[in-house]
Amino acid sequence: MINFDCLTLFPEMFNGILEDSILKRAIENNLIEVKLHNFREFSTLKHKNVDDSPYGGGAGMVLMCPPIYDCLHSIENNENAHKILLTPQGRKYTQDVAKELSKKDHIILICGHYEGFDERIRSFVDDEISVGDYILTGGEIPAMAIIDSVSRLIPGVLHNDESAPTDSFENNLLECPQYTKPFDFMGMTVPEVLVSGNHQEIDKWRKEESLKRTKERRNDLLDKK
Ligand code: 4G3
Repeated sequence: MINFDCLTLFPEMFNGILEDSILKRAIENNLIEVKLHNFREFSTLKHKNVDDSPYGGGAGMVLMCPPIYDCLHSIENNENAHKILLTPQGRKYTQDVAKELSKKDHIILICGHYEGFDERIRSFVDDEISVGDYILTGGEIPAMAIIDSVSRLIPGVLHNDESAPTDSFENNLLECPQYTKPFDFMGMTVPEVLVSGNHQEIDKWRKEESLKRTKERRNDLLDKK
């Protein structure tokens, strides 16, 4: 059982992934738990503001400390949880990071918006993650990417036919080409080796094609091997 708490101004954004069949089933089977917390509810200001203009001047708004601090501290056992800030300045998210996080039992994800967080918010967390070198309007999509990719590594979340350890990145290789029926689609046929019934030859072909594809598309992965 892994417990996710998510601090967000837009909890409804998570409805999609939580109602998707695989994560929904994982929640029903008590393999994961996801709780959403709208930190706007912790604002003590008259208009429930959670951001303000930056000290020193300039454009944009900055998320302020108090609502995030109070929301974080309203979560039971927050002191023992692995607390993550989602920002473009974090360490780069990879399958290895997903594996590392799948060993935790309590993860708190903090999603920001606007131009960024008050720097002092960094002192509340253990980790800062970026899902890639691009800017989104908020940290919700990165948080969902983490919840989804970590959950599918929890034993029992995926069924046998939904595969896990043979996937791309588990061995730092891209997947080989795959085919299913029909054998002939508009004159494009399936490689003969795959219908030969010779499993030794099939395994050899798959390994070679995997390596070829990784060399062509992601030579950087071969350096990691
Ligand atoms: C803080 C994360 C939050 C500062 C968040 C923008 C992209 C990522 C935000 C900031 C985000 C990412 C919210 N965009 N690459 N937007 O993981 O500049």
